[in-house]
This record gives sequence, structure tokens and C-alpha cells, in this order.
Amino acid sequence: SGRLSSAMEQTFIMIKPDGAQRCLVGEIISRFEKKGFSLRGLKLVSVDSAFAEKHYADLSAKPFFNGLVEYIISGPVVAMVWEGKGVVKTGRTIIGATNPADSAPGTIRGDFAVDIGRNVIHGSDSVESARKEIALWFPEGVVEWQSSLRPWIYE
Ligand code: 3AN
Repeated sequence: SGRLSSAMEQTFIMIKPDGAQRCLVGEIISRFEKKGFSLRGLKLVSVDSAFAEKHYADLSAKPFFNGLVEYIISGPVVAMVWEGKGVVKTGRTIIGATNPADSAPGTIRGDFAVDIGRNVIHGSDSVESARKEIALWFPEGVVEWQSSLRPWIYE
């Protein structure tokens, strides 16, 4: 079980201001924990528009960009790093489709969101974006530790 440790994938997950305001933080963390992923970084932060623009730089040409930035800076967000085998892709599956109208029941957006502009949570869309987003949100680095449950989650 120790042999996977150096190659473990990480993803950046952010509970957006609506998720925090609606008290969904515990529920969301619980879903990632129960799946078997491991928490490596966690903080409640308010970001300014320059930071939000950096996080969403790839979307700067979109018509909803300004509204998206306003939404992200409208209250504190929960920034997290989760680790585990395939966590980028599986994390996106747990989150559900971008538009809550299309996200399946059982997913976070499927269960807790209605509007695309208030879709509760963000998750990195690739290993490369995850690397960039973790560097942006956790310049101080993440915590080195291993859950003792590891042998019960990985063969
Ligand atoms: P995802 O968050 O699922 O990776 P992206 O990267 O396409 O989806 O979009 C980033 C964020 O931009 C979404 N979380 C959503 O809040 C917002 N967004 C995407 N499309 C729209 C839209 N048509 N109208 C308003 N907001 C949008």
C-alpha cells in the first residue's frame, strides 16, 4: 500500500460562497472523505477580484466572467486540496455537471444547486489545472500526512 504514495494525484476543490452561506461545507467534505480521498489542505478565505480573475483567467473572454468574479468575491470560500487515485476525474464526477440542470441526483450540484451561476463548488478539470490551482491557492504548500485507513482503501 505504500508504493502509491509518491505518485498520488491531487486536485483543487473550492466550496464557493453560496456553498459556505448555505452551510454545505460539512456535507461536501463528508462526501470526499467517505469516498476514500484524503484531505491535504483546507482553509476558509475571502479573495479579492484580482485573485479571482487569476483563478478564472481561462474564462476571461466569456460574457459571464465579471458576474463570476463578483460571485466568487461575495463571501468566504473553502479552498481544499484532496488526494487519491484518480481524484481529479472522480472529484468532477462527485461534483456533477457544470450546469445543475444537467447534473445527476447524487452529485453535489445535482443535489444542492439549481442555477449555473450558483453551482456551489469548483473542481480542477485536469491534472495540469490542479497543479496550477494548488500553486495559486496554497503557495505555502500542503500538509504531508497519510491516513491510517489507506490499506483499507487501496490494495
Ligand atoms: P466547471 O466549474 O464545471 O469546471 P467551467 O470551468 O466551464 O465549469 O466554468 C467555470 C465556472 O463558470 C462554473 N463553475 C460556473 O459557475 C461558471 N459558468 C460557466 N458557464 C456559465 C454560464 N453560462 N453562465 C454563468 N456562469 C457560468
